[in-house]
Amino acid sequence: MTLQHLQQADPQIADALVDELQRQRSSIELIASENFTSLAVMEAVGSVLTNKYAEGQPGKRYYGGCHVVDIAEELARERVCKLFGARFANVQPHSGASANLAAYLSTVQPGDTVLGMSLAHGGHLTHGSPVNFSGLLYNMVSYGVDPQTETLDMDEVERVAKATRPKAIWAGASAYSRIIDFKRFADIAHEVGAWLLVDIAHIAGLVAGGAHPSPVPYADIVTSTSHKTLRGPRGGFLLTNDEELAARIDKAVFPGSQGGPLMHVIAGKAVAFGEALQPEFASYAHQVVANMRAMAQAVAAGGLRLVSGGTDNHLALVDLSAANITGKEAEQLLEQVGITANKNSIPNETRSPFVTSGIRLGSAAITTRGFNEDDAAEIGTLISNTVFGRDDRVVLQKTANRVADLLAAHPLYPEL
Ligand code: DSN
Repeated sequence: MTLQHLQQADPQIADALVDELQRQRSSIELIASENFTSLAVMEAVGSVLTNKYAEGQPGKRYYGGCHVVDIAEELARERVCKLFGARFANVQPHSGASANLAAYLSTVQPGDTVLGMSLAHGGHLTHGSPVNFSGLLYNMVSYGVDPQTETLDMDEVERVAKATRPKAIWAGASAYSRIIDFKRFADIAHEVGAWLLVDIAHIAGLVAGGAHPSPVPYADIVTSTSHKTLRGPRGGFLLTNDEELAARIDKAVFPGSQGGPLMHVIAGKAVAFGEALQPEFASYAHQVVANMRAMAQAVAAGGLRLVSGGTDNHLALVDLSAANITGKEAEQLLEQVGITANKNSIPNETRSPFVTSGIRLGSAAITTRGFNEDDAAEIGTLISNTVFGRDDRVVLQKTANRVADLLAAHPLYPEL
């Protein structure tokens, strides 16, 4: 990678960038919320657009000189609306959490009751954790997965909604491997008079590529990140079909919760949305799901239990109890053989979030790298071999060698 100016100006940071490229190249990336953007996205993000203040909306800014960045933001909005079949979009949130904050500010008041999926069962911090603004500002109540099936029981969601009468209901998760029934969520929300807010941060790429049903026809507001399965730069966005809500969302983002938008990142989002509109992206999204299924089946065949018994999307949650190892230990062990994943609580968890009894596996990044189902299945086998063979140096060395072979067969950013 050539970093001519940076190398001269700041060799320590230049070295960090080179080392990170090397780290990304030399491990099998299974963190379900990560992906590899195109070089085109990175060029947009590493551009002169970082120099521009553009508070407000395209055509209605608080600063002069915005006519060029307006082009980028208009394109991002148009493309994301086309991609998801939505009428209105705000592409300014710096992150998924910021997008969710804007969704709260557009629909509910501090102190109102809001229903979300429990973090311990696969929800997200911003859906009601007591340590997050959501739990601090709103009266958060939660639903979880069924203790037996470990899947969402929509009758139970309905029961909790009727008992707690929330003003808004969140659907969406960060560690849930099954299809979410957005229509049923909408029916429940309408019955209790609540807004339906759907967070598709994790599955956005699958929704865009037709590999998961879309919430856009049912939700009042859809929020997302742009950098997970959608494969864009880090950031967030919101969608709605309701004109009045769209105006409230714009105000909630700026001046409600953010200052100047990151125009270089918005340009990167426009590029990524354009990429996701190409027919190849639908093939990518379906391959992500096929790869995850193959990997999960191999992990299960190797003797580990899959939470909910399987996966329909880009991730699987693995219960490590059979190997008598914690999530923390497994994460460290897998890193030693060249596989990156994250420890994760499982439903009915008995350990702290810093230790956990599970790991979360994801297939979005390896699919971008060109891995197919056979490769994914082999990775699943390598994972179970590693955790069951953790005291066997020969097994660990063999696994590390095989990981290196798989990586060499699928080079990352060879142009850099
Ligand atoms: N940190 C993200 C994830 O890993 O799922 C959610 O914000």
